Amino acid sequence: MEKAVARFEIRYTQFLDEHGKATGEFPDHSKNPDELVDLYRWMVLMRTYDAKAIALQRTGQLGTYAPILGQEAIEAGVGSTMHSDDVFLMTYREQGVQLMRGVTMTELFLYWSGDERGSDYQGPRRDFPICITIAAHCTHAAGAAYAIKLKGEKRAVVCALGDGATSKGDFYEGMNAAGAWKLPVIFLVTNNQWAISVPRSVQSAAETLAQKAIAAGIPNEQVDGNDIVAVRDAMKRALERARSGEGPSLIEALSYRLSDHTTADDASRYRSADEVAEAWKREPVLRLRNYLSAAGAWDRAREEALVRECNEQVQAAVQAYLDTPPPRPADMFEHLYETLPPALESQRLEALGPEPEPAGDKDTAVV
Ligand SMILES: Cc1ncc(C[n+]2csc(CCOP(=O)(O)OP(=O)(O)O)c2C)c(N)n1
Repeated sequence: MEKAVARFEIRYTQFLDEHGKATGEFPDHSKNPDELVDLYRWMVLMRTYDAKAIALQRTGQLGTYAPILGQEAIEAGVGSTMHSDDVFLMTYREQGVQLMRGVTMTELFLYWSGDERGSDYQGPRRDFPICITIAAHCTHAAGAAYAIKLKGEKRAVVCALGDGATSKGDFYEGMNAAGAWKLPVIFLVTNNQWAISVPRSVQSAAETLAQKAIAAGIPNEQVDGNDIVAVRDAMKRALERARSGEGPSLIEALSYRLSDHTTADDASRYRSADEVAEAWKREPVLRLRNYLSAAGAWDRAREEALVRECNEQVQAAVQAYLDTPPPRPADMFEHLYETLPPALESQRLEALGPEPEPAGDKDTAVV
């Protein structure tokens, strides 16, 4: 005897097409265009911040930076649906979500200048710091969600990662624990088609990344990640599931990394200008603006005022960053080990001398 013992299908959702036209009826949370205006404002602020960060790096005023260009709808969708007491674990390309959760642009600039005070943000105290180690935070996310479950709290954990990160063992381990223990965690996979120079097509033989959740027993779906309404809809449902004790979810949000991987990369060496030009036609910010304009909720005057406001806000953050006194040299030895290993202890002695450096020696400019 032979029979099928499991079947699955992957659902894909889009509400707003690439021209900014509704593909059908919007869900209740997005029916009023005025409510989408606030999200549009966030997306423009993210883009302004991102462009300034690159300009700072190019002029030697910031370290290596990872642009978020093209992923604004995912970031605004995640940032606007999480509650402040939820926990967010991120990689380096979720700075828009961080901004919406209360991390300041000045703190982000500090982070990207190599200053650890940029990770000690004053806003969402329970969010984790940026995780550069690909997928390592998936197991941390499962752990944080387990703690929330043990305490019986109605909070959720969101773990954001990229398409390349879904090839790592930590991702599968985190998902397996989350599925087995029904943990309140959402794995939000931003599929921006490229893991540095490795295209999605050679990263995995799986037809979708969403289906990777099936082996872990986790509900999953795919959304158009350049459609803010689709991202919000999937996030709201997944967050509700997590908070009400129904367990984890995985969302694969399809998007495209419009910029270089980082400012240390040159994407034109491995992908064609035609591919990037095609991707620009689907980008999320213009798409939402087209929708809002057609709905009468946005116009040129409001756009010009917003651009001015965003530039002023970003410029003020840049100034605050440039005015921040540098960290103490001792700081680089203080945050990793309780007791320094001998090799680092000798480096500390060499850099600082036998006595710990007194606090307050901060009179040199950052740049
Ligand atoms: C464990 C580990 N291996 C390798 C790297 C080097 N690395 C940095 S980014 C990256 C690609 C990540 O691609 P993806 O997960 O798709 O995220 P994206 O950069 O596209 O946002 C790699 C391999 C790393 N940071 N950590």
